[in-house]
Formats: sequence, structure tokens, C-alpha cells
Amino acid sequence: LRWLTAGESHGPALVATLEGLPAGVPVTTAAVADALARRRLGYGRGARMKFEQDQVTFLGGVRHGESMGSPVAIMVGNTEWPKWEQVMSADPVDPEVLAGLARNEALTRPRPGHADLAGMQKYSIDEARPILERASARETAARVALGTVARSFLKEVCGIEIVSHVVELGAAKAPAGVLPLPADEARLDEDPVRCLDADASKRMVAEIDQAHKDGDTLGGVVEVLAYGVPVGLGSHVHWDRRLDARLAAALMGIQAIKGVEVGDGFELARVPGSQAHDEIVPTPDGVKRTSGRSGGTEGGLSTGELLRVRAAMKPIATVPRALQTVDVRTGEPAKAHHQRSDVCAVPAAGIVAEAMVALVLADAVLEKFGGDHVTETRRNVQGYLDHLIVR
Ligand code: EPS
Repeated sequence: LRWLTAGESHGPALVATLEGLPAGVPVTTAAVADALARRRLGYGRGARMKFEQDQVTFLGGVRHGESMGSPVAIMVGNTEWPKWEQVMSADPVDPEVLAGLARNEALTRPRPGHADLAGMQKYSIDEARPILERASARETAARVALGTVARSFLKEVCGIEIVSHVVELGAAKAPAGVLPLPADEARLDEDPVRCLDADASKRMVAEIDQAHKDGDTLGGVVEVLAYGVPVGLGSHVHWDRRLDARLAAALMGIQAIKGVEVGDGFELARVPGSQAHDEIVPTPDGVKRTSGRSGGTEGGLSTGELLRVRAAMKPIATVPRALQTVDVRTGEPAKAHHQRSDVCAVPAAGIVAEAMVALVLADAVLEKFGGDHVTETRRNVQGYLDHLIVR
């Protein structure tokens, strides 16, 4: 499975393509639009989330609600585009027209924590606009669109279901060990911060209110669970085939993510071996584990137990109480650019993390089971599970 996204934050649209998806995967514009709407939820988002819409158009790969096996191409239109038509025009624009546009002013005060400064240096551009337009987390809308397709594939061929929740936000933490089920999704989406615990949710909202008052921003931790993952995705035989490594890379590739844990992650480093692993026991339903510390991967292979990964998001780098920087035009100290920003986007990051996990799992499923139509993939999965050598 190969996939790419293109498009800028204030461009006409984002586009996403997915190549290698079998035929017969149920996909509709409405399903993608619903997923994109979930990404816009969450207490603490900025003004743009209120006035902008995501407009979904399939450009290829899907007919009458099913994939055809050809590359899937999805366009997510930015309704903000009319305001940016000149500033972000692909074709040259009359300099006099541009000079009259406040929006087109050169961004010469790079924001710490964003790609602005290093991007300007790397790409030899003396203002941040061409860098921040693509570095923006707006791009995650394209990933969520593709993730919707990947999720549908996973459900269709192995019954895999993915759910995420917010486990930490600023200093507020959800109680440990409370794991949502796929059926909890609607309840989670109704919660302002996508936290399962009502009391923790209230404390998280209070954290956001306080940060807002202080002109500050907040990060947090999201956890993604995948139910129904079969044993044997990924492999122990080579580092870049390890499922945990692929999940970590995919999650780390989300804007503002600074840490990833698989299962109990860093906590496992703090306990002795006798308390760090999941013991194996025989049951009438086959061999099972007595706990889920590993997060459902051992030696880079899925174990068939619940897959559980976590991603830590740093606070949004566009801080209202602007941070210290340098004006690259003058070389003098300055305050970083700030127009508007989210106080917190952790709930949205959970939706993006679900999409990334879905894309990695879909890739791993296809690698192991192949198939050009979902019925073929499903048959291959079933044949493998029916003949597992140890059960
Ligand atoms: C983003 C900054 C904000 C967010 C944007 C991501 O945009 P703006 O700078 O125009 O206010 O609203 O997120 C989205 C548009 C989105 O759809 O998630 C950033 O710098 O990453």
C-alpha cells in the first residue's frame, strides 16, 4: 500500500492518493466527511475550525460506494480558499495587487517550535509562508480521509476496529487502565476532550480554559486501540518490518508529536522483568495473555492481543503570548508571528492517530495476506487463522 498527500494549509485543496487497495472496499463521500467532522471536534480549537468546512470529492478509485482496485484519489477542499486566492496562487500575480494585501506580508519572524526557521534555512527562502503552509497540521485532514478508507478495509477483511481517547491533557490525567471499546466511539466524540472519564474530562477542560486565559497552549497524550488484529502482522526478522517500529514512525510523523509508546512503553523500563511481560496461559479459546503490557506486539510481530499505542503531542507552537525570535530581515530580536491559534488540538490528534494506525495496519495486512478483492484477502486471512500451528 502506498499513499501520498499534497496541498497547502491555505491552498485550494488537499489531495490524497492511496495505491494498492483491493477492490470491494466500501467507501462513501459521507463516511469520509463524517471522519473529517470528527477531526474538527475538541474543546480548545481555534476560530478557523468554526468557519471553515472540509469539502470531500472522490477523484478516482471508487465507484458506486466501492473501491475498484485502482488508485483512490480524494480531494478535501478548503472553503477558506477565496481569501487566499492571490496569496497562494500557483500562477504569478501582479506585484501591485500582492503589495496591497496584508495577508501577503512577508513572515520574517519565525515561530519557535514550528518548521519556520529551519525550513527557511533548508529551502533558501527568506520568509516563512512557503514553509508553514505545508508544515501546518491542516494536512492531517488528508490523512484522516485516507484513514477512513484503510479502516473500512480492515473491518471488511479481519473485523479490526480502531478507537482512540485522550489520556492526558496538560496536567490532567485520565485514570490508568480504562480502555474504551469501539462501541464507545460516539460517547467519546460527544465529550469535549474525547476522554472516557467524566471527572478527568472536566479537569482537562479547566486546563484548557486556564491556558486560554494565560495566552498559552497545551499538549497531551492520546491512546489508540486496535481490536481484532490477527497474530503475525509485521516481523521480527528485520528492523524495518517490525510492526511496532512502523507504528511509531507513523505516529511520530504527525505534526507536533514528540513521543510514542507501545503498550506500557516507558513505564516498562521502571519495573523488573517479572512485572513487565504478559504471561501465556491456555484457555478454551486458545492461548491467551494474562495482561496487555506489551501493547499487542512482541519482537515486532502482532500477538493477536489488543494493540495499544500512545502518542505525546507538545503544546501548539503558535503561542498567543508570543515567544522570542529574530526578525530575519533585520537580524534584531523580535516577537514571533501570531495571528490566531488553537489552545489545544489533542482531541483532534487522536483522530489523526487512528488514521495513521489504520494505514499502517492496512499495509501490514496486505503485505501478509495480499488479495485484489476484499473477498480474496478475507479468504486468505481465514485460511491462515484456521491453520495456525499453535492455538
Ligand atoms: C495550524 C494552524 C491553524 C489551524 C490549522 C493548523 O490554522 P491557521 O493558521 O489558518 O489559523 O486551524 O488546522 C486546520 C486548518 C485544520 O483543518 O486542522 C497549524 O499551524 O498547524
